[in-house]
Amino acid sequence: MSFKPDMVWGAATASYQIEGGWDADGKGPSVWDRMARWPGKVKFGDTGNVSSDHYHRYPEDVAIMKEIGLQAYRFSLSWPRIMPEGKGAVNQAGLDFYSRLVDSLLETGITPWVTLFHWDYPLHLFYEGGWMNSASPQWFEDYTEVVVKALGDRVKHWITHNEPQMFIGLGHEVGEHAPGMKHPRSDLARMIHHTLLAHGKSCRKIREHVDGAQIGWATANGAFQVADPSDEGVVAQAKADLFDYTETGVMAFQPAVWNDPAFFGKYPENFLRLHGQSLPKGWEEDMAAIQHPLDFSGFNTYNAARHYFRNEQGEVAFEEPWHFGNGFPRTHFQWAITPECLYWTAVAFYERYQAPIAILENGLSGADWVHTDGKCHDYHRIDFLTRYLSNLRRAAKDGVDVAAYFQWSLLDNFEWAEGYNHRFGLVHVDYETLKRTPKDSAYWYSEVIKSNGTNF
Ligand code: GCO
Repeated sequence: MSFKPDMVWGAATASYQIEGGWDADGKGPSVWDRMARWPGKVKFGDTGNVSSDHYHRYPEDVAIMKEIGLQAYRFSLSWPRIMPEGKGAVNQAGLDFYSRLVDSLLETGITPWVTLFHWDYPLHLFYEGGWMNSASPQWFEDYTEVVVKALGDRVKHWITHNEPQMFIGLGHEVGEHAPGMKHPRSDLARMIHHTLLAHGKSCRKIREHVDGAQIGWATANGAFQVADPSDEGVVAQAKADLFDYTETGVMAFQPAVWNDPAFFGKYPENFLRLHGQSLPKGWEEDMAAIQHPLDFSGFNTYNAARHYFRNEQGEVAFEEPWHFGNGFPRTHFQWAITPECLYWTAVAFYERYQAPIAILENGLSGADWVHTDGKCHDYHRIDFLTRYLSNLRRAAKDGVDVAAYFQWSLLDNFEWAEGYNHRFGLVHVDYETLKRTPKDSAYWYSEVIKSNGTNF
């Protein structure tokens, strides 16, 4: 028993990271367009103005997907491309772009998985207070309605938010991502609530308009790994910590703050005790609207946030792999390579939320280049994926319902505050000429798909 026969193999991207065409055909500005012009905020002053130019080159990109043999393609919609001010007027040219993309995917036999929001928030709505505004859930619901009415006849797989932990945590708490704010915790609690309510309302709109919809969302999940998997006490503590709320660290990063309300309609007790008074008035009545049965539990996993072990005193303890020294293997991003986190994340999330697991992002940042033979040899990525996917396969063997795996990313792209400094793609992009070169890992991934994950 390995991956189930109808396991879905895909690759993922996000609008601002690949599209370019930042002001093409009536698109409005997003908070990332603003961030990219803010001196010192993005490495090397890079912007997403052109990026991989997918907006103009999508036919070539779909042809590459076909060559790789992708079964599904996860991409996001740029909200201000569709609604330039985030609400009100609709930009038909923007909708048409996505409609053409969906058609060409379907003609090619690739299933579209659409993310409604992957961080390029309409700038006009930010000026109206963004996620602080109590109207923000309604804005997202209205945007969802415009989209599902246009694409819902052909798109069945929907993802509401991508990593709310990050766009609230990095965007509004740490300030490193757009819109670059640093709010106090009382504001963050309010924004978390509005973001959750937007998710719930959006889910209902999708159900209303899309026959046979499959709905989920993509939370960030670093999860954990353990030194000795047979030590049940350590494993139990690691799981309990994952789903608890503590005041340490970045408030919005904590998985249970997001997933417990979405799946159970309840905030973690510690969160309520500490921040209940900061939630918007009448929040209790929103909880039923926030909870919605999701068809899959989607998350993005790159590395373990914690490594658990038993210390010399016999107590359960953890270290953050971020601080591992002594030449511990790392990606170009300096993220520790901790493949077992994929196993433990899948196990822990499946146990708690009981929904089929969809890994919506997993991949490696490299410093890849095209070699003298004209090919891009990225053996490090093949090795990385072999290790991570072996752990996912082990989770499937142990009874976790693993429904889908999406490799991040299809193309090299704009890596947010890091600009073009990291290459995550299965396909190399030369940012001068925009030439695409599938990397060795793309050919390897083809074999993974063909063999349903039995070739390694
Ligand atoms: C995220 C985003 C992606 C990133 C990727 C690599 O997880 O931060 O969803 O847009 O590019 O994860 O950092």
